[in-house]
Amino acid sequence: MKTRITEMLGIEYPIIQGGMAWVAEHHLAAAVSEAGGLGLIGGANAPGEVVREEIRKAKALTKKPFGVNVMLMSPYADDVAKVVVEEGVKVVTTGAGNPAKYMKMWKEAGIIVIPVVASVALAKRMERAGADAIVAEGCESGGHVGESTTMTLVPQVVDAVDIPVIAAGGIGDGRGIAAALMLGAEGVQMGTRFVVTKECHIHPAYKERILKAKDIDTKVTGRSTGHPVRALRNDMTKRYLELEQAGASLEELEYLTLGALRRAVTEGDVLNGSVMAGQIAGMIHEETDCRTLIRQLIEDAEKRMKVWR
Ligand code: TUI
Repeated sequence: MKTRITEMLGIEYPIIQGGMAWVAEHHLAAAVSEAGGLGLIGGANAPGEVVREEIRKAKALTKKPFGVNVMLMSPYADDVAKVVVEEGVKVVTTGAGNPAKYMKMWKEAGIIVIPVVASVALAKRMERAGADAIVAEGCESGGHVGESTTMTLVPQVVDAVDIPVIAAGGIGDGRGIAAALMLGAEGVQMGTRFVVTKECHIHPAYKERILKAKDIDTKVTGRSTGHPVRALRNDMTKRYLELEQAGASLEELEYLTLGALRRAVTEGDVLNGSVMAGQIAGMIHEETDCRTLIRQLIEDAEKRMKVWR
């Protein structure tokens, strides 16, 4: 399954692991890269030095390329943007904003830059700014979401840019990978599916919630604040949506989510924490190791594509 993405990144399979905040740390990133995909460390809202340590720990676990996701809403985004250059990181993805101000620095350092976008407009702007590829992320994904679905966004981004496009949002198995390639994508980014893997070192209660989730178990909070976030429904999303409907202030709403993701991921507070996950949570039924998962994904995608040839 060779595409411009596998060639550009020097990886075996066109599968990228999402740079999930608080979840995507060095064990997961190294395991995905070792298994032939591209692993990512999630910069989240961690200080630059914390991200530097994560990068060094990943380097100790794999000689294969891996990347770092720079979360642009983080107060430390400027620091993390410099750390990836200093540490010689090969690939950077970005999320939740426009990375234009870092592009020159990253390109001069020889970094492959892949912004995650949720609209055609930002995809075009990023191509003009020198991006090497684009992740087009539909709103089926977990975490911070845009408006368009993957089915509608991916082909429109593919038509709008010449650089390769990676599809994200709602992809959880070989069928999803095959479908993404049919839409014109040359790779996929998967987040939620990699949360339920042996090498993902988070609180087991978080994984249990994903394993128990059904198709309609995610909710999007924060549409009114301009920061919509998809997570599994629980006491937190219920209270948030009630307050949001009642016209609560931004302060009240932010108080509810402050540190909520960290609480769910590290402490296993899946009732009042934010259990960010995508709509494919309902199709995850077992925990696997990354190598077995990636092999199954590729075998299944190839089998399904042969049927159509
Ligand atoms: O970034 C993500 N997903 C994320 S970031 C995150 S951490 C967080 N935690 C709590 C609240 C908010 C964030 C959890 N999940 N995906 C990539 C993505 N980027 N999706 C949508 C966007 C996006 C949205 C608006 C990118 C740019 C944008 O506007 C920028 C502009 O200037 O047009």
